[in-house]
Amino acid sequence: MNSKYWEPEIETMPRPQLQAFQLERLRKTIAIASQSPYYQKVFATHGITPEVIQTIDDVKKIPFTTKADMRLCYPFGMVSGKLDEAVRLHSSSGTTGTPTVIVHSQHDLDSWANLVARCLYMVGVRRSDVFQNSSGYGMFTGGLGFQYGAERLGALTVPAAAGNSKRQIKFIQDFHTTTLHAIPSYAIRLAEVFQEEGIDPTTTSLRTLVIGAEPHTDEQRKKIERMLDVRAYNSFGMSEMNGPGVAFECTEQNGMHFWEDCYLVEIIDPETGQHVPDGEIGELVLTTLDRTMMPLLRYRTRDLTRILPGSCPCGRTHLRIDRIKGRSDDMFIIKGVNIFPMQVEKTLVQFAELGSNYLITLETVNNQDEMMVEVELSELSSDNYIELENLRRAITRQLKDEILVTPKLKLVKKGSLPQSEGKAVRVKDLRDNK
Ligand code: DLL
Repeated sequence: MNSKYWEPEIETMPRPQLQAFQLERLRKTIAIASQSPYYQKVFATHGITPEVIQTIDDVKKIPFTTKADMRLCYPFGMVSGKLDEAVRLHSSSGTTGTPTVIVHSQHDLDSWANLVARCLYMVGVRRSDVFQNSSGYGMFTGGLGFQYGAERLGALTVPAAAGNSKRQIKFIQDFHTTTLHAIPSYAIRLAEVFQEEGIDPTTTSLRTLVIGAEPHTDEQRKKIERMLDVRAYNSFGMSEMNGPGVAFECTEQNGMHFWEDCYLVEIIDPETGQHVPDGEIGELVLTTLDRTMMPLLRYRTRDLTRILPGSCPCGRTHLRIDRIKGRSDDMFIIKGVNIFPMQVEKTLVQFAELGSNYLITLETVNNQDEMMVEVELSELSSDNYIELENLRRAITRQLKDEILVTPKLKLVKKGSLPQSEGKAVRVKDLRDNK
């Protein structure tokens, strides 16, 4: 295959045709979903049938599905297909309550693998590449999701799994890995371990990094690109929508193309539930259009983003979303001000004297909310007390400009904050009345 597209016809489909295709798939999805105990009831209450959906805009007639609804249906209340045709189940960790479950048919897994292959192909990964996956395997969809996608593309796939950085580095060197999938916080950690091992991380065979699964800034991406001398592409997905392969940057690195043949995208005001005008930030709401075992309709993701205006020079017609600003449930309010962890990260990453690991702790002190930011120093920092104190003041000032609240700032030694193997934990909320 010489094309720059994995599926040229689908990826460059003129929008009116793409929308007609979506409408047809939406109706089919409603017919399938009406077989599930959950949607059967919802559809009966709201009079939803495939015929009610005459245009894509009619999707608004269907009520939202929330994570709470999924929990109430645990484990199989939202399954539409016959369970004996189900071949895989993924579940969320359930650390904050009853886990949620997604069940897949073979068709669903094939469609998912194809989407991940489409993403990887889009950023130049080919059969001749060696793709190493440093994701956790098991229930986390970054493992098997990328495994089957990279195999579908035909790359030599190395299921290295999470952690053990020295072994990751050995694999990269021995197998001449060209493409690595990593969570952004881990990509930076890995570059540091290269340095600790006395290996220049810019001299490896790595050319492409796929980073996603957690929010990160463009500055953090640039840092990863510099440290490893690679191009790093943002990859978005979630278990409820299969996992990775939902939206992905092309080589323009300007927003993530959403695969609209398989997902219907809406952006709503999280308070009112109404659509926001194109280009405005709101909550992403998604409908699966190619799932047979367990379709989800108008799923409220809690992720905040916006649709980018204009067309993409890459020629793909599928809409692009901006990088995720945060989750509406990540946001915390302190002294009446709404703050996203990403705003803190955006400020910290501007100081070369700082490493990339940080932790925000919220506490109640004398009945008042207090915010503390602990951040690790980098090897570029001085150990002179006065210089460190000046640095601390400069960062505090800049944080105040960004978040409008003055946090307590603690500069700590490199390696002293907890390093998570999976997604980074950035906020610890210990307040009495959260
Ligand atoms: O994180 C699936 C995935 C695996 C995506 C590997 C990309 C790569 P969950 O564990 O269900 O699934 O977490 C989904 O992670 O709702 C977002 O809040 C966040 N997230 C995922 N990708 C990005 C990204 C996987 N590129 C939740 N930028 C989502 C920001 C992201 N946040």
